[in-house]
Amino acid sequence: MARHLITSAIPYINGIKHLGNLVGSQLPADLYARYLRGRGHEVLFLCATDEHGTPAELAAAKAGKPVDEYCAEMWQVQADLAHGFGLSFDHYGRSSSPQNHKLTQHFAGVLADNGLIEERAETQMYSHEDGRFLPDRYIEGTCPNCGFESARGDQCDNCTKQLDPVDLINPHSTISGSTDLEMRETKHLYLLQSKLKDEIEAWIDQQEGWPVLTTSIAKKWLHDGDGLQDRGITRDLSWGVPVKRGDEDWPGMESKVFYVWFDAPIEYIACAQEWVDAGKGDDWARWWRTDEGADDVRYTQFMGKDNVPFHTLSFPATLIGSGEPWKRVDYLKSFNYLNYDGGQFSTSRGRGVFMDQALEILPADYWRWWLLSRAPETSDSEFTWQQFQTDVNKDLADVLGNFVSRVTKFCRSKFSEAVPAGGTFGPAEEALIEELQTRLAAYEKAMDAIEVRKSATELRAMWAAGNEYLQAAAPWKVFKEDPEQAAAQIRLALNLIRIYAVLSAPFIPNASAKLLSAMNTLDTGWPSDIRDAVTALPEGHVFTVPDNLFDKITDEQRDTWAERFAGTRD
Ligand code: B3M
Ligand code: ZN
Repeated sequence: MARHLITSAIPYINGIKHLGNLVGSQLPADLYARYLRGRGHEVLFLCATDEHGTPAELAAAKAGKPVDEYCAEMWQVQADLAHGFGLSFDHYGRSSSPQNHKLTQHFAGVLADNGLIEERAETQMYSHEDGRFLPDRYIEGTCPNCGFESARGDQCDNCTKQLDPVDLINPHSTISGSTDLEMRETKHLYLLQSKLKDEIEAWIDQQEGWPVLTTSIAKKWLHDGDGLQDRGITRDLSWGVPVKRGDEDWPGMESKVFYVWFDAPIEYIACAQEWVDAGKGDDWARWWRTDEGADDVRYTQFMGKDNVPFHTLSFPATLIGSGEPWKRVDYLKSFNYLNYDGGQFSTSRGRGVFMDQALEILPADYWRWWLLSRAPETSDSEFTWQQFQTDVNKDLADVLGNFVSRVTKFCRSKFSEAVPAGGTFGPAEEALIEELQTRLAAYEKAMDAIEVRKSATELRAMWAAGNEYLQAAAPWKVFKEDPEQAAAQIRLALNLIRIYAVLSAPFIPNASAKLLSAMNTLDTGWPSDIRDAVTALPEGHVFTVPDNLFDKITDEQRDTWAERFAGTRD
């Protein structure tokens, strides 16, 4: 038994996430957490909302709410959706928590003490009317390149040219509309990552078996151009973690907050403290401090590929630079993108299916199964309604659902709602047991390696093996000549339902719970030895026939949904 710390990239607070976001971190992290718990390991699985930065401020302004109120509301919305999708976080925290404020300020303090933070002067757009410096997204003007009138300070959305606020023609504040702007000198803090380059690189080189997607991104940032850059870690915003050096004020930094990407990963640690402070755990340090037992922990992070540089370089720079014994990630699983029906998911255009809408139209397990079995692992993948319908109907309804329904209904009609006695296992049963044993090993191997699609393939193959056995054994025919033999076949098949429920729980936890309850058992023991496991439900054990597990998706539903989610959300 080992101890596993698992974190998922923490979703931005500004709005409901789409299915591409979900499958890029939270969902596969949940799959792994559930699997490890199922195997009897101790797991701490953490996620939170990422609440700081301009996007949060802008979204709150758009909603006409104070930013703290907006974040509190959106946290609840996201927490409810996470729950709806069966994401089994031990704690769902908030990067705006007091714990994260304190810890972020602590890290800044020790990094400064270690000579790794420098104040640098730069000029930035100041708005007299707003009485503040304006970050890039708070300035708009006419693009000098294409003439587009609402180009942002950092980029023109029309011609995609990267801009500097000073390039804009007629720049104005997006807060007040004021054009009374001037370039003023201001100071910002920089984390001297360049000083840590060798240590970070040595640490990355030590990692064995990291996915190529992960290491290639890290190496690129270490070596491309001038190599690892120092990074500005403060911003002129009011919402965020106030810049302090530990508990002390930082002269000249009074109206600034830390950059969202500085405090967001620190929330992984703060979240464990929140978990303890919420009374759910009693010791966060044994998960996070290597001087307090975290050396025994295996720490796995899940994220989309765009987050990899922050997790392989920036956050490690914070931890390494602190000189303190913090646990670092052991394995980093990153994902490509899921596209939507011939294009991209788009939050701004409401293109694709968002988490709330998904749960409105179908139960979570349908989505979980499809998204995971088609996870964008080695390359981008694509959601199409046709593929979704085909996969769900085949895998869940025709293979798993059908097996359960045939077996339980046949037993009820020919025997009773109890595991029938009589007969013995013959060569066909022995062959199935052996096949399942081999496939189970492959399933465990894929899950241990967090090969998500492969795990789904192996699981599906185990369901299919049961179906094929049933088809060939044909207890409904055998029953007429040899009811004892049919009883043995059905006894095996009923036990397979429990086995499937346990093995499938990481993918489809709700269906799995339904199966266990129908089989009237609390035995969620991992079926390591299939030969033993096929007798777990003994002769005479009472069960009930479950309701239909999965409904098929009709052509009409498919077409209606395809149209509904093509763009512009309400
Ligand atoms: N919120 C970006 C994202 O959701 C960011 C992740 C932070 S992980 C510390 O893709
Ligand atoms: Zn332009």
